Amino acid sequence: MGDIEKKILKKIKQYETIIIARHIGPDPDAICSQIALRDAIKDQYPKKNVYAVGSGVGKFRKYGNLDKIDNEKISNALLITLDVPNFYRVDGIENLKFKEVIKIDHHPFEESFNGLEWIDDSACSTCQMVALMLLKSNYKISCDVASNLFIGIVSDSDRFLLSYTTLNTFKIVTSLIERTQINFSSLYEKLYERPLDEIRFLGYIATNLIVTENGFAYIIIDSKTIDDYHVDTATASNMINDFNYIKNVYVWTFVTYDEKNNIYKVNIRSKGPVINGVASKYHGGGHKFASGVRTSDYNDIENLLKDLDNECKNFKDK
Ligand SMILES: [Mn+2]
Repeated sequence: MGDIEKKILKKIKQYETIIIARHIGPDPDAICSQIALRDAIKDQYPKKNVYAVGSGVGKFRKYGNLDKIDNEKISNALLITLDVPNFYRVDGIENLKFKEVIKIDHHPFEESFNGLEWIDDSACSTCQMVALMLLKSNYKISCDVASNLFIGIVSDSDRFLLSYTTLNTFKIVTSLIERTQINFSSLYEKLYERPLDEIRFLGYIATNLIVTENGFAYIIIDSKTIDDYHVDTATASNMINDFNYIKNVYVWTFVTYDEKNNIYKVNIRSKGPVINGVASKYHGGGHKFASGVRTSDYNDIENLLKDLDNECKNFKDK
């Protein structure tokens, strides 16, 4: 086992109270890594107080329950953050007095949290990292824990399609299945079943996607459309991975407008041009081929779309 995993397990052993948090607007990797790590620690150390915090999302309740705690009453806690590179995006830790923080993340490094940091941007998911650490430890791994880790890995790697799926991903998944005998094919339904409204909305996006001559595809989705289809902004932006394999499209972007908070959420994916540079120009960030931006300024959106179209042109002309 790597040094850093050992150090993390040692810290976990030391603390009586452990708070496990992840990013705001969680996805299955964030939620499942959080719940899996909490449950694994509780199985190993039944007397410890281990809490998975942050706002819940109705459709993810099937992966397990989050804990409601009074942060002001917590003291001397170990905080573990999962799947989040910037501290301001950690959800559910307002007024929490923690003694130490450990960061486990697979996003490129953005800022130090001033504690132990395990960052592996070659890992396809945070669940892959947590799975690796647990597999190499002396922890028992329950079927529930293994199922959640599997779901996070499958979800973040988009069923092993995305480029950061590696030999390691498959090795870790194989070990998880060997060790726990989870019925992994039955988990797909849990992960991929969705309401008819969402499928109809997918049809709306497919019909209204704008594609430039440079191979840049985008759509701006307003609040009314989201309401009309009975979906939410997060659902809309997560659909971006359903458009991975469009011939002659190099970069594709969904802009969803959240009227209540007056914010444009931009999701960007690429098959070639590196896009996180453009995203950071607008105070966003992410991976080379998967980035995001949030802004309340519509001018930013217009400029961002122009820049991305340009990236496609340069890529095409190369
Ligand atoms: Mn992730």
